[in-house]
Amino acid sequence: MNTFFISDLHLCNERPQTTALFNQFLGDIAGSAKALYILGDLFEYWLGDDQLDHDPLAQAIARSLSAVSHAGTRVHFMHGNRDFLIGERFCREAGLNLLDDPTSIAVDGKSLLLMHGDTLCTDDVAYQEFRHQVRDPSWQAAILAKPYAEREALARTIRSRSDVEKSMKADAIMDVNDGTVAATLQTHSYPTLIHGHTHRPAHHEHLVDGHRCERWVLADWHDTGAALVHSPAGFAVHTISAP
Ligand code: LP5
Ligand code: MN
Repeated sequence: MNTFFISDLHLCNERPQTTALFNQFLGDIAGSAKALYILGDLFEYWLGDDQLDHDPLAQAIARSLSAVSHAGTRVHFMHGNRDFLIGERFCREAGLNLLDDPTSIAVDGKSLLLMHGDTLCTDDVAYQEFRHQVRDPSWQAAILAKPYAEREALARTIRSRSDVEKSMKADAIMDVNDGTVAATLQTHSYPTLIHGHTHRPAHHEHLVDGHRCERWVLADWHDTGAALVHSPAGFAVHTISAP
């Protein structure tokens, strides 16, 4: 049975074609795949689980995901930098198993390390400082206590600040740091690393302490989708296009 890995769908009301591709993909794999791992940035942004009460898209995605786990495919989710406020309620309603970042798993005897990928971008110091702040539980509790509309406005401010700052950052700064990748592979006993975030889909090889480690970078979704699939025959990239 196959295991699927996806990330960076950035689902939102402005891109209904991506939501349609996602629903098509879920319909194709439901019940026939062993597991689906969503490695962050499923949503363009997540303001807290009360988004389920305000955003019909959030409710619809929860229903589609829940149908997949009811069909017998276990669905796992890891936070990304856009949807780190997804909490217990959304996971329960969508039937998701929430994973830590990083998480180690074994698939068909192979050791895999799963990450969103943002923590590997250690040259992006401004982002890492921002991340440190927004992942702080007391910051999150204070934010979640604010009215939904206020959080929406604040998220818009952060998004535009982020876009301005990104336009001034060199491309290389926004990619993973090779030393951080090597140290991560070493700490986790030289697994195959799977992550997203950078929107630079690729299959890399890293030689670390004499161990040849693979690193799969997942693609972001727009007018087509992409999933990394592991079968007993190995890894393959599966493209999802509109019919
Ligand atoms: O996602 P992407 O690729 O565009 O950019 C990321 C980094 N940016 C971010 C910020 C997110 O886009 C914002 C997500 C908002 C939605 C969640 C809202 C939840 C909060 C609820 C309401 C408060 O992650 C970007 C990286 C890039 O990846 C590549 O790795 O470079 O990092 C930045 O640009 C960060 C800036 O360098 C520094 C942050 C400035 C924001 C300051 C905000 C001021 C308001 C204070 C509130 C905390
Ligand atoms: Mn991301």
